[in-house]
Amino acid sequence: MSLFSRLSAGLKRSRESFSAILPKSKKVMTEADWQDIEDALVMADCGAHLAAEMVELAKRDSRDPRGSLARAMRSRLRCDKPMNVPQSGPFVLLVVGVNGTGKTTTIGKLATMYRQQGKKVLIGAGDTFRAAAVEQLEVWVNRAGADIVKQQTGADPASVAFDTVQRGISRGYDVVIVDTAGRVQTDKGLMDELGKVRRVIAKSLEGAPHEVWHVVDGGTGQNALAQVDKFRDTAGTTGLIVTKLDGTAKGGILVQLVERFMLPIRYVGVGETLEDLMEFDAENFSNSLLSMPEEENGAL
Ligand SMILES: Nc1nc2c(ncn2[C@@H]2O[C@H](COP(=O)(O)OP(=O)(O)OP(=O)(O)O)[C@@H](O)[C@H]2O)c(=O)[nH]1
Ligand SMILES: [Mg+2]
Repeated sequence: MSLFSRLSAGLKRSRESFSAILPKSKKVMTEADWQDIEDALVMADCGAHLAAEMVELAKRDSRDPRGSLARAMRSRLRCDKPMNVPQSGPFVLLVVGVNGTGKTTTIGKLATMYRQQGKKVLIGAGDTFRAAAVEQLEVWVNRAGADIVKQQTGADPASVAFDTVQRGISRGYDVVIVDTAGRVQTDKGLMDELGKVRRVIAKSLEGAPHEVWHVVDGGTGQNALAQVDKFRDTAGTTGLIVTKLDGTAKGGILVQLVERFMLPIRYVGVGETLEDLMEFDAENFSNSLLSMPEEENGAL
């Protein structure tokens, strides 16, 4: 199964509802038709406000409701912010998020991707709470052909982050990725600890962390908004990765996240193996979510 078909399969529920109500050919739309579309957008996790706004936009070109809705969604999913890549020295990436969203797995996928590009990759085992967390990371790191910096269980994650960046600099790594333990955004102690990790990385190399990616579980629903809001304040999030889109995610939350926070979605996770990472593409995603006919014909 291709990565794209895994994404489409994951979005099945939303796709089916849009497929049923969006006319496949030109038709005169009634107010009730538009209301059905707005309801489906809300059910797909787009949020009431954004659903109404997208329908308003789509109504402007009511001869082609499917196409105009897809364009409205696509424009809200686009956030063309260039990646902050250093001129020299390692690209330092900090990965954050609540428990179990897929941070460690995603780091394995990213390490694999960067290795395939011929880059030298170093990973910092910043989740020092559980020995198992380091072991899990080590498995991915070995498979990816990257290297790891770790300390004993219970060590200060900021110290691991510092060591990792230092080694990244002294041994000439191209990419340094720091893993962190999952934490709930309402836990002040743990959020303060994350703030410290970020500050220590900033002190260890000017301009670092170059990117801070918040890994969000695509099946989370509205709570994802509160998570991204709080992590952004503490960790200085610069981009999002949405995982588990091969599962039962409804998809619309991505539109809300980009629109509300103006943060780009860099990648999406569509499975549990090291290959299951896709660069995010607003057009493909909105076409898939809205079950566009071109896409049904396999043109994408
Ligand atoms: N189906 C699917 N499962 C995923 C994806 N990404 C991660 N997972 C699974 O989600 C579970 C948690 O993944 P982890 O990478 O351990 O998540 P984490 O954020 O590091 O977790 P903590 O460190 O405990 O906070 C694992 O069972 C992964 O296999 C994805 O894109 N699709
Ligand atoms: Mg983890």
